[in-house]
Amino acid sequence: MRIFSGIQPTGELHIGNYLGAIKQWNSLQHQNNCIFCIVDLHAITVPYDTEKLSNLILEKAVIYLAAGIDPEKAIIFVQSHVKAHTELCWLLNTITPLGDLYRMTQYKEKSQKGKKNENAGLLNYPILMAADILLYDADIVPVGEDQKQHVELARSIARKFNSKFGETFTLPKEQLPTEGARIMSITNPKKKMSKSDPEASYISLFDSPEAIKKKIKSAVTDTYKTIKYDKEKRPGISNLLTIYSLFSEIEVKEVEKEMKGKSYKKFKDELAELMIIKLAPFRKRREEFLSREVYVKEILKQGQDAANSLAESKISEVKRKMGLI
Ligand code: ATP
Ligand code: LTN
Repeated sequence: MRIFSGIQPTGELHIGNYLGAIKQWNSLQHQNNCIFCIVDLHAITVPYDTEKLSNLILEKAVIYLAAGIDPEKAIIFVQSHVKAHTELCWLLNTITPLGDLYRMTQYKEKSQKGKKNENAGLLNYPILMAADILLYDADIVPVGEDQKQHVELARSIARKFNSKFGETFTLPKEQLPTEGARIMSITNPKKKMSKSDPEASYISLFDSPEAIKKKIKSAVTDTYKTIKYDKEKRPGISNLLTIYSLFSEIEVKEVEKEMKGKSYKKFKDELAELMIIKLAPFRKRREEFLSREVYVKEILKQGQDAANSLAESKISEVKRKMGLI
């Protein structure tokens, strides 16, 4: 199977990104052809710091490696390094109905965050994402729940292209983890954990033990006393139980049993301890790769070459089908 996924370089990677996306990438890379991208062109659709972007891109590559992505098994590259992404994006623009773009949840949320944020790139964001996926004929796209709608749109664009110009693209399918597809914010458990929200609302993969303790301690729960999963009525404690379950690899039902009779404080202390232990190797490997900048740049260069050769052959096929060559 061909697998494609990506993460934006801006913002700190949080446990939602890990549990929703990267953890799946890790296991998929052993038996599939995987391509993992740092989607810098998506990141510039919202305000960002031009001075910091190139460092953030390199840092995300470090993080992919620190999180266990093996460059011997998967292609790791930066979206803007392969020109065919923007080229295909334009071509797909011409067959994508505007109505489909206006109904995307992410577009509605991001454009509402302030009228000054509303640019055409924000609206066309899912077309660029479709181009990323379709260029490589990806079968599977491992993502968190918030990106499901975008992958569905990519599939619909592929279907439309195939029927208009002849069989060209593989129809991609999203793959969500069975648990952890939507980790909620620590400070507002009715909202998804998001790296563009304030720092206290997410737990970074690289937070210090002190920061993890502090954030978990102040995590919003409820006024009930029991540690029980009920996503609708008790989103805060349910989110913490999900996180505990995913890091300990113990089913939520079992965690509930283990925690029976314990106070929220005790449960939170145990959760913080568990996360400190489980996240320690990420911190350590990140430090290691941060000191190997030349190596990381070389990985990205090799990734660029490998991705470019696949993408160039696909874009030629697309242009032929569209009558451009
Ligand atoms: P932002 O919310 O600021 O746009 P983000 O935190 O969603 O950013 P992305 O780079 O957009 O980060 O997402 C990278 C991957 O992580 C995607 O596959 C996305 O679905 C997944 N993901 C993001 N947030 C969560 C979450 N809270 N729970 C599970 N998966 C998530
Ligand atoms: N929009 C995605 C990032 C992304 C992506 C992709 C994910 C860009 N292109 C292709 C999977 C496949 C997000 O997580 N915000």
